[in-house]
Parts: sequence; structure tokens; C-alpha cells
Amino acid sequence: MSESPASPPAHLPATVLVTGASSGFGAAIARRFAALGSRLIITGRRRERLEALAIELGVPCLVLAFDIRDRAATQAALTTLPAEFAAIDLLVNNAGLALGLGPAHRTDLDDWEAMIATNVQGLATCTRLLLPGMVERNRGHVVNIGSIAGNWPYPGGSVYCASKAFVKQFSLALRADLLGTRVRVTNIEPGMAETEFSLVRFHGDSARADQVYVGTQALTAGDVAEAVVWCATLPEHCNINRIELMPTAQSFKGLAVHRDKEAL
Ligand code: NDP
Ligand code: 8X3
Repeated sequence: MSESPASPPAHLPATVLVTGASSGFGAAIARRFAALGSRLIITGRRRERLEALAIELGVPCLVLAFDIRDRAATQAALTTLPAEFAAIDLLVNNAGLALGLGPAHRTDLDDWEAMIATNVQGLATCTRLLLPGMVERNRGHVVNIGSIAGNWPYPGGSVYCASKAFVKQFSLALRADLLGTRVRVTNIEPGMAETEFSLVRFHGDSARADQVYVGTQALTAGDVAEAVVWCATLPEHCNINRIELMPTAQSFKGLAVHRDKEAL
């Protein structure tokens, strides 16, 4: 006897906007919500990838290609949504990147600025533009994709780690502002996951990017999407503040101590 298909979760967000859906977590999150029956707004800079994904999703889907570092472009895209997509129930602030892994004193200032403009300013802009509608409807959920890097500093991570610490505190402070509304905020903090993340971090050096994942089992984009779906389909009275998830094969190394060889 064949099993009957699982029914969609009772608290499925009807309209979901995912930033950075042209790759990695964002694409996986869009696929998961489309499979459950949500309608999607998918954003990123690479229009062709988004259009291909929209066809694959097979649900009503709006493609918005813009750079979230560009406030005017972001505003133009998010304030002119067609009526069918205007009432966003879930905003997944996923678009983001790390650039470089060098020590702070040798890093490229352009890389720092790009990370701040994307992970901090872009995420804050999308939130600020879409939050008033959620508050007005007294319904909605902002899921931010932070990182373990916001909790655990590591060499070469300076501005990337700091940008994800911003995401953590921004998420918590939003919760404070939204008290008394039914709008929820969650920060998902993944550890090492195999996506295009390292390819971007190492400026397209695929050999170096591949090395990050050799001989270990990283999280998948699907693992992260699963966590987002779980948080976003809980009953409205229940807010998950944060989830930190890591591959089982990743852990902590402790504090570093420099010892002067001459003193030994
Ligand atoms: P990917 O590089 O695979 O995806 C990043 C996405 O962000 C792409 O869709 C990209 O789209 C989009 N993006 C980047 N810059 C911009 C921009 N300026 N404007 C619009 N969209 C942009 O990486 P991941 O899926 O791994 O990363 C997703 C999020 O998860 C990021 O915030 C990252 O920091 C975070 N993260 C990743 C981890 C990992 O190990 N992979 C672990 C923890 C957190 P496009 O290039 O088309 O613009
Ligand atoms: C990505 C995970 O550990 O490379 O946010 O910073 S890590």
C-alpha cells in the first residue's frame, strides 16, 4: 500500500522572501518552502540562476535581481511588490559572504567594506523595509542567517566574525522592539557548510575552497534549510531566538597562547 503524501505544516508561511537564493542555503531554503506549498520571492544578483530556480520551484515565484548593498535598488525592488506577493509572512535574510582569511593588518579594505555593506547594511536595509508591513498586519517572521562566527572568533575572521555578531545582537534587539506584536525573529547560526561560501571567500580559487571540505563531513545547505523550516512552521506563539548548529565533525580548540621562544 502506498503512503499518502504528508500534509503541509499547519503554520506554513504563505509568502516567503529569501535573499541570496541563487546559491547555497538560500536556494535550499526556497526549494524546501516551495515543496511545502509557499509562494516565493527569490533575490540575488545573478538573475539567470534565479530564473532557472523559479522555473524549477513550480509555485508562484517572483524573481528580484538586485544588489543588497545598493539601498536605492533594494528599496525599488521591495517597495513595489505585486499585490500577490506584497504580504510577506517570512523574510529570510540569508544573502551574505566572507571575503579573505588573512590577518587584519594585511587584509584588503575593499573586502572589509563589501562584507559590512552586505552582511550588516544590506541585511538591516531589507529588514527595515519589510518590517512595517509585518507590524501592520501583526503577522510575520524575520529569520536571519548569522553564523557560529558571531559567537566564536577565529584568526582571519575579524570583520566577518564581527558582521555575524551584529546579526546576533540585531536579532535580539528586534525581538525587544517587537514585543507586543506577533512578529517573530530568529537567528540561525550555522557552522561549516559546503556551499559556494569558500569559493567566494577565496575569490574564486576553487582548489583552495575545496580543501576546506576535504576529509570531513560539513553541514549541507539542506541541513540549514531544515532548521529554518522548523522555526518558521511552529505555532505563532512560539519564537525560537537562536539556533547554533555545527557539523558533528567541527568543534572548539580553546584559547591560543603565544610563548616567547627566548623565555623558554
Ligand atoms: P553562497 O555563496 O553559496 O550563497 C550566498 C548568497 O548570497 C548567493 O545567493 C549570493 O547571490 C548572495 N549574495 C551575496 N552578496 C550579495 C549581494 N551583494 N546582493 C545580493 N545577494 C548577494 O553561500 P552560503 O549559502 O553558504 O551563504 C549564505 C549565508 O550563510 C551567508 O550569510 C553566509 O555568511 C552564511 N553562512 C554560511 C556558512 C557556510 O559555511 N557556508 C556558515 C554560516 C553562515 P549572488 O551572488 O547571485 O548575488
Ligand atoms: C561560516 C562559517 O566558520 O567559516 O559562517 O566562519 S565559518
